[in-house]
Amino acid sequence: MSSNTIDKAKKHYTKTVNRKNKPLSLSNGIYTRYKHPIITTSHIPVHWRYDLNPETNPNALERIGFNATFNAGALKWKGKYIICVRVEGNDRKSFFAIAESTNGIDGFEFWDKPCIIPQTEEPDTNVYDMRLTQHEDGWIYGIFCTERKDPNAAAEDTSSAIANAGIVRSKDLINWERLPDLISTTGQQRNVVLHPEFVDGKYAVYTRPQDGFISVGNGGGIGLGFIDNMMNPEVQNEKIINNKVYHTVFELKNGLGPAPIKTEQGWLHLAHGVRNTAAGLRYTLYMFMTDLNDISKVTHQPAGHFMAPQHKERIGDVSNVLFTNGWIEDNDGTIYIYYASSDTRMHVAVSTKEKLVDYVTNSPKDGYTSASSVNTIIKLIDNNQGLY
Ligand code: M1P
Repeated sequence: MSSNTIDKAKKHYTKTVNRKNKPLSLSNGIYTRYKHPIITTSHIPVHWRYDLNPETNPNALERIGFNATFNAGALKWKGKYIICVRVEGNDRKSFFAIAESTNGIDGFEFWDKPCIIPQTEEPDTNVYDMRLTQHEDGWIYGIFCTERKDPNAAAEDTSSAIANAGIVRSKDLINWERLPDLISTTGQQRNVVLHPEFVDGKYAVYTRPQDGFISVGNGGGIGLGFIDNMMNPEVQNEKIINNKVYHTVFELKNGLGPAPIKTEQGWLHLAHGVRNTAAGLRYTLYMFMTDLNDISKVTHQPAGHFMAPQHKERIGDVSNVLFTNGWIEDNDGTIYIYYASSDTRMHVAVSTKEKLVDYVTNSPKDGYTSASSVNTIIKLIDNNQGLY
């Protein structure tokens, strides 16, 4: 009777990881979503959840529960599609675990054990949202958010936290070396991403300074700064390159997603923007491009969101959220966009470098008013005269 529970869990796991994914037929031409999420809590291995020894678990009870699998960094590694997933336990603690697939769209399975992240002198209370960057210095860097209780919070305030960027690096994705946390003078940091190339001999990092833990306050915007030595990661000359703007999808705050992809036309960036609504915050994804010779210069930015939560994606632990911190460019120009919905599960959408460059460089820019949006639509309709 009791081992039946574990047998059922094993069957459910096997069925989940073997489920084939398929592209949705309806697409905007820019990217194609896939029918099934690629990672959910059903992908958590049974041996992470159950004590499989009948002597110590005679009732076959689940000993450790998992709440969500989301916000994954991504990398093509030794021919496999690797995602570094933010796994959240029922205890609310997030940690990182690597899952791999042979085709990037289904068959994702977690490696045997979660990642072991060494601690600094000041232990992390919670870690999340790792961006993986294969840097030209030969290391794979993981930059993630580390959260600790605010030491200056009043005694009765048990929720205020301080966010900063934790940094690890590895050559095999198994052994991680912890470097000092980011040293920044512009406040708390989340959504910090390492640029894959040196810029004038320095490391370049995209930042997101904020005044408080949730609210960016007077800070915010996507920043860019430079680091001489990753063993002493002090950010210098930080300046905002992509600011939040009134009445846009990134009115309240924004943050870079994965490390940018290099194209002949410029660096392709994928980011999230946040706006306020009567139902709470709404997170959508948007894109922009920066200059190859001056990575602080935004050369193109289409109006509005690139992807927004749809259908079942709209519901989850934190509803109305799409978030991304991983994408993979394949040798043939295919781009796998890994995104999470509502802080609950991971999905993939597939595009190509050519289509994304076309989208970013040829879609209309934001005119910031309803009248200018109407002008843009009228222009397209007029150009289409005789064609519809
Ligand atoms: O809950 C939505 C997202 O909120 C945060 O993003 P940001 O720093 O831009 O506010 C992050 O905690 C992220 O993990 C989360 O998905």
